[in-house]
Amino acid sequence: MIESTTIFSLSTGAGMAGIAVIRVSGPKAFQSINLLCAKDVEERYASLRKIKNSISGEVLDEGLVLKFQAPLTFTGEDIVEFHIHGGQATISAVLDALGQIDDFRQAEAGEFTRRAFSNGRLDLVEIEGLGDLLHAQTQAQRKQALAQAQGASSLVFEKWRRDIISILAYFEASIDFVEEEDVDERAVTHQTEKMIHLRNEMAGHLNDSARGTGIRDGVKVVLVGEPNVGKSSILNYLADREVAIVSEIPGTTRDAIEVQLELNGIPVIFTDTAGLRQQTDDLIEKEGIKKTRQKSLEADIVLWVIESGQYFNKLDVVTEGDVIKVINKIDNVDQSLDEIGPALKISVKTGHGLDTLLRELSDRVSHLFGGNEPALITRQRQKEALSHCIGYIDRAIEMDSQSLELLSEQIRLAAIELGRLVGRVDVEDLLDVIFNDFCVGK
Ligand SMILES: Nc1nc2c(ncn2[C@@H]2O[C@H](COP(=O)(O)OP(=O)(O)OP(=O)(O)O)[C@@H](O)[C@H]2O)c(=O)[nH]1
Ligand SMILES: [Mg+2]
Repeated sequence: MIESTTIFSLSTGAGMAGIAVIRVSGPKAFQSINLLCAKDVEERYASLRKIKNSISGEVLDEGLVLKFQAPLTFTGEDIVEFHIHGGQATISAVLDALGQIDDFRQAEAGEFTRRAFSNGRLDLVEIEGLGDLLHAQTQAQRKQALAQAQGASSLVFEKWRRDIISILAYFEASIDFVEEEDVDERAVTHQTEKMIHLRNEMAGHLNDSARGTGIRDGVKVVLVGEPNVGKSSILNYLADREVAIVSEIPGTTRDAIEVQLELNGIPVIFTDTAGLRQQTDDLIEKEGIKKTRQKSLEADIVLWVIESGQYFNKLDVVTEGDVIKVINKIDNVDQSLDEIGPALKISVKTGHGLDTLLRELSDRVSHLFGGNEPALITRQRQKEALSHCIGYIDRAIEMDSQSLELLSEQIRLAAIELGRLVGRVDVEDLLDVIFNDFCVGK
């Protein structure tokens, strides 16, 4: 789709800054140089130019001007960049001057990226990566988002899609050219083996998706335990400020309180919760305890806290996350705590064991969510698409070679699902390409 309008906008952040970059994209982008600058610029080289209002002739600023010719640009269209001084009046004067040009208008939110997508410069997963990169706050988030924005995930998804479609091509060809009784069972078995191999590879990455979503959304660590054991005290220590109220009255915390921190470059959301107890008439506390259970269900790691003198009986919440046992207030006892079994022994009061607690948390988070290679799957949307795709392949694997048409249909759905993942739905195009160098039975 060719856009007829040329769009422009401030691409750097709002607020006073040394430099502001205004980006122009569209079929007439280069006209902005003709109209606003006295002399043209060389492609992909920064040139210093006076920038003027083309109607009044007034010089608005002096700055660097660059142009990039389509199609190898961010949007796939001609692009111009004006690097001007970052003051508010300068920015608005240049934006006004651009707005006066015929067929030019301010870009809508995300419109440059939308054009990049329509022109095939970025696929959906790369755009998601780019969005994450702009929001990245920690180094692990940056690393993961950059890999995805640069197409690391898309490369794998596209390979899987090609593999599926080449399997589809085999079965479609068999339907078209082979009599039912002539179906080559050995060749079918070979294709089935390929499907099994593929679905296992996909499932491996799907299992690894918690790593991706954890880094993107934050790893969830939830503090759980009976009232008054020192959960809020631990949270305040971790946050290094008084986030939660601490008091000697059991049932102090009634709501879930969240603090985001960073451990080894990975964002971690700590949640302090209402202490768990059976006996309470307080409605608000009861609501709080409900929330504790909900948060525990979603937790990646549960910090199960007791205080010295108590035992780890049974964890009173359901969780699929790792559980780290912590005994607090060890300053209160002189007897040995060994009989209680393996647990971190700390005292928020004296500071004993707190560095070990932090190290254990760091290690656990890195172990679960770190790793050298960034995860392929980082969002719920990607997760769902991949698990649907696996579902279709599984159905195809179970099917009988006697019903090749039904089997093909499942494989086709699997391919469409992966296409949706990256934002491409052209199964037929790819099928044609594969058919071109494809002989039945080979
Ligand atoms: N002696 C001692 N007291 C502590 C320690 N840590 C916390 N306390 C005290 O224990 C009491 C309860 O602490 P909180 O942090 O409010 O406990 P909690 O688990 O959040 O309690 P709820 O919010 O009621 O569930 C407070 O009086 C704290 O000062 C510790 O290591 N040693
Ligand atoms: Mg508390």
